[in-house]
Amino acid sequence: MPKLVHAADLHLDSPLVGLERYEGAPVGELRRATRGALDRLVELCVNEGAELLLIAGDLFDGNWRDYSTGLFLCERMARLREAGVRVVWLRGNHDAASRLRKHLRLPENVRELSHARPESVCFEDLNLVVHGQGFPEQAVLEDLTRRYPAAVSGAVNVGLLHTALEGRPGHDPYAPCTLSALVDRGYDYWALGHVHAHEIVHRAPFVVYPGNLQGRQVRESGPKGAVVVTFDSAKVTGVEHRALDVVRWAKVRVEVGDAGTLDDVGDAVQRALVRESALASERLLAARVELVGPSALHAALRADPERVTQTVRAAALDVDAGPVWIERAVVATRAERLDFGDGVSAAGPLGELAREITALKADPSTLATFLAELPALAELFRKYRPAAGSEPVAEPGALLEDARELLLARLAELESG
Ligand SMILES: [Mn+2]
Repeated sequence: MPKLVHAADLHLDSPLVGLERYEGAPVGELRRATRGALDRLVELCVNEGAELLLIAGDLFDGNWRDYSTGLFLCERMARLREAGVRVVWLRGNHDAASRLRKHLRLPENVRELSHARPESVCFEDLNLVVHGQGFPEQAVLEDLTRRYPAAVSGAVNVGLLHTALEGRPGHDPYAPCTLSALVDRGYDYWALGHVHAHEIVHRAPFVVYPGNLQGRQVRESGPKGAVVVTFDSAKVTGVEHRALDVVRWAKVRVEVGDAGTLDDVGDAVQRALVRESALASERLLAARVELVGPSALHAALRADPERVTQTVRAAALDVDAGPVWIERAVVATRAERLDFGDGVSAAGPLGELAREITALKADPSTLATFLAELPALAELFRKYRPAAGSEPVAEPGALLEDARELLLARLAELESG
């Protein structure tokens, strides 16, 4: 069965500004990663015997710093030509026509769709048509699909589009359109770009984001790559995501509740990194480590971030599954929960508060007068924290428990510095 490969958001030669800030960052390796991932994409197309490679925008990160970016692409596209792979691409917000001032002619197997109007390319040998329009300028705020042509009946129809759909968190709302409009268009496959996380938004017909080809920061963590689409002369028969990244970004949360010493924390971090590194299968793992959970070490960890960072780095050196670079170590622990009994017998404000709350629990009428004040408080709360205003009001007992936990934990934190 014939195959096509759908990729987007390659951001080739993305400069990754700000990496120098990080001590010991493998800057060269990180900067070369977008090229390495393109190499793996080409390899995938050749090995799978793909007929077609579709690139749904943001092939380039912006205007090229020099011509080496364009030459690198020309060379890889020529390799695809030798393997008989045809390429269709269009521009997104990053490589919009108005932003890219340098230009090189790409090999003849590569076809760019117009950024002035929707265009269709028919591959008669495959009985497949690709429709699409690129971005003339960065901020396209109209729905480009309104002018996309009707489906060609009897053929497999693919829509190529750079879009945020109805809006995706963390992504500019460019070329907005509704999912139902795409579904109703009568195409078999919508090859989308712009959103950097892989997502099969809809099946029958398929509406798919492949995600970006290579993560560039910790927000873009997990496997990154492209989608292999199989089709016959009438329909799309399968969709499969393939990891093609050469550097794997990861947020690694490490529970340190059981750790009694900083060495124990190092052990827990080492174990977590061994697991994560195995998932990255020999790629460079770029990890942000977050220490989480209630911990007896909370105050100590917070007091000496430098020691925490070096402890985490030392743990990363002890991982032999693959290379690990620690982007950052974050202390997100909290103080351990206090035993209520201890609170009551404690001296100072902690004990006083605990005793007050115990007394309140045993005195329903006083509690009732407090609760009578709650609607007014809730109103104030809504005024200053509108987003939280819709939270359901718990029953009095649970409310009192929450208040006790919160206040005692805060006080204990203050007392322990
Ligand atoms: Mn984009």
